[in-house]
Amino acid sequence: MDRLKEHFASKIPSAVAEVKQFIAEHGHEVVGEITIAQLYQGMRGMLALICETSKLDPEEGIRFRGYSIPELQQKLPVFPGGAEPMPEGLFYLMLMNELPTEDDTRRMSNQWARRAIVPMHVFRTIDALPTTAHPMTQFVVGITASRTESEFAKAYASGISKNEYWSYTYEDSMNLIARLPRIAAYIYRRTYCDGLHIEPDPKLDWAGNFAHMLGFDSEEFRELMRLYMTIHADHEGGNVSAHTVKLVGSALSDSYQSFAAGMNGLAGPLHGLANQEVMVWTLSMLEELGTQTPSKQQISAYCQRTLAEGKVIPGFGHAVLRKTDPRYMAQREFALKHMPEDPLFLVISTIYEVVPEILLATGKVKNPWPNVDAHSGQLLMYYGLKEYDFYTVLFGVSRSLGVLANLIWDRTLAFPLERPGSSTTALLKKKYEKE
Ligand code: HAX
Repeated sequence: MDRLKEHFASKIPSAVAEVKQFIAEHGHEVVGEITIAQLYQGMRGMLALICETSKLDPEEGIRFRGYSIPELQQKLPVFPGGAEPMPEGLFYLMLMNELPTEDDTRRMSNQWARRAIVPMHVFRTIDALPTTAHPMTQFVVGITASRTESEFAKAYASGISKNEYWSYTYEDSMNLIARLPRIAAYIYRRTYCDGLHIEPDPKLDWAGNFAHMLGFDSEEFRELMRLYMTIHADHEGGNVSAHTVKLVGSALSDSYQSFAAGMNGLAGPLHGLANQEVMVWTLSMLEELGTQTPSKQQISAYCQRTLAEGKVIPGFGHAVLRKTDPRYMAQREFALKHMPEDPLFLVISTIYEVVPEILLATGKVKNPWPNVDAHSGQLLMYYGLKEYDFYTVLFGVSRSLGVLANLIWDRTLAFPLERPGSSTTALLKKKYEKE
């Protein structure tokens, strides 16, 4: 067993005992009420899941194992010469529930580099799709094709004890995380760069190497990838991608199957695809207005038209957050540091000034503030990664860190099959209209 896995294994007995004791002592306590409206309205605010890796506060934003993004920017190790946190360190924190040292982070990098070999048939399977297939479709196909390598599936077929599930889920999750940048870069290069692929650079870290394989070799872009991969990694358990991975995993589907399912959820325009939609919306606006420097009035009129057409303004609003997303702010600060005069950044900034007031005035939008997706496209565009229908794949690579750390914990804590109850409108009416 490698040292990281050994370290994780050493945490299992006390974590399992803690949860068992907690359920035994407090299992009967009531954590909330469920209203009929919640059943019809996406279960908003319904406490229904355990997610060990992060918690989202509506006012303050995400905390990973208790640490906010600005805190992690101070506390997580950086790549030599860099300033942004390394996603390896965040994964270590989410998995082990302790801050990593530089050594721990390097060990994680090395583990992933060692596990990163993608079997040839995965590339061939992706190649069977036309390059016009959406990159998220290619990504899901690549993940699913990788499932031939599942250690969990093989072990389960050969008959293993429940106590060993975590170990094989750990192997699958580590292997999958290690391979995703290669799969994603392959999709990018076949779709937009005439299939001219770039070999990995073993000297680089996970995110830096991903940037390199995509074809972007400036140190600044690598730093952006480290930040990007860190801040998109997890957003507690109830968002569509995280919950899907957890739900599908609860059937003892392996990490590949569970993650592929989650990525189909991330590919929806109200979730991860919003980062693509923001660019579609913003660039259409600039084209239609015939200017790269629109005024507040022009943006405002364009927003009103979007709303009048019955569409959403992408990049704004959130099901849980009620303030500007700290992930938006982290990206804004990156822009202020590296490209404060970029014309598109100035447009994004003006949109930020204009949109909340307009959404508030509708009287129905609960959170008029920007979310993570309102900013990421501008940063990528600045460095030349302009193919915005690829952006959700970047999000997906990052999201693997949180959801797979969670899946390992779900199998460690022996969480059972998810199976909530459902009702029909007729039954509810019969019960509640009588009273
Ligand atoms: N533009 C226009 N209308 C919006 C809006 C926006 N940005 N955000 C919310 N609304 C509307 C809703 O569509 C809803 O309208 P109806 O009552 O007519 O159906 C109303 O305001 C109330 O919605 P809400 O309670 O404030 O928001 P929800 O929890 O239902 O939905 C969403 C949250 C994120 C889906 C929503 O804000 C939205 O559609 N935003 C735009 C898409 C987007 O940016 N998605 C990414 C979210 C972050 C994420 O997951 N990233 O991956």
